[in-house]
Amino acid sequence: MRIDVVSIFPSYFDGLTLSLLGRARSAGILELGVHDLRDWTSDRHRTVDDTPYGGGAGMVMKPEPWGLALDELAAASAPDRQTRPTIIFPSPAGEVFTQATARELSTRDHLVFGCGRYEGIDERVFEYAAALGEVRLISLGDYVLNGGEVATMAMIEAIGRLIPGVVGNPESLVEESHEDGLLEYPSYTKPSVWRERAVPDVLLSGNHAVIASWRREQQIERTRRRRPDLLPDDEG
Ligand code: ABV
Repeated sequence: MRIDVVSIFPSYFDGLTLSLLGRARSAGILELGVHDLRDWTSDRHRTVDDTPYGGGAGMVMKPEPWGLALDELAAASAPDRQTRPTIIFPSPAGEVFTQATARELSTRDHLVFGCGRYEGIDERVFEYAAALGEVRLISLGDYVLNGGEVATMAMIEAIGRLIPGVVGNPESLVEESHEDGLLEYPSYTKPSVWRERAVPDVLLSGNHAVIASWRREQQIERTRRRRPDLLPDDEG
């Protein structure tokens, strides 16, 4: 997979070169390009924003640098790749990102993330981008960030670890929260008693069938208490 990121703060993404995803990059499983939007400006001040038509608070990102950036990154996709890129704009007005979204996007050949700042990006950029690839406006949740950078980092981590070869043990992927629609069961390690707190007896029994059903009950009970919205009969 190739991932391109466009941002006015490219150094935000230095952390992606570390750890898990860093190894995937070195192994050639994941190609990552981080780009400064200002490289597609041509004025002396490298201007990326301007005042909103119709008035209102804050600044809006100008369409021209975005158009040139998307043209270049989508074109680089075309010769060696069969498909058009999936172009993702983090936005509090977008569809909510879930594990299912991460799974879906982990199968794509080329992702382009456009990180907006200020009060947003000129709306025509989203319309234009739809001619170059599939456009997705995606929100991490119902809260507002200062820009798309942190949301993009979270999405790249969630997507990247689903690409075969990125996470060492594939079983650790299927057992975790959200992969089966329930929260994870509780985990324990040695010592068996710590500060007068004992590990549940069932986990020391060696009876794998009983352990499996206990863990499933724990998953259901936790999900009911903490995240009832995830259960099928929830009205929310
Ligand atoms: C993108 N807040 S995604 C740009 N939750 C600006 C703010 C923002 C995003 C999110």
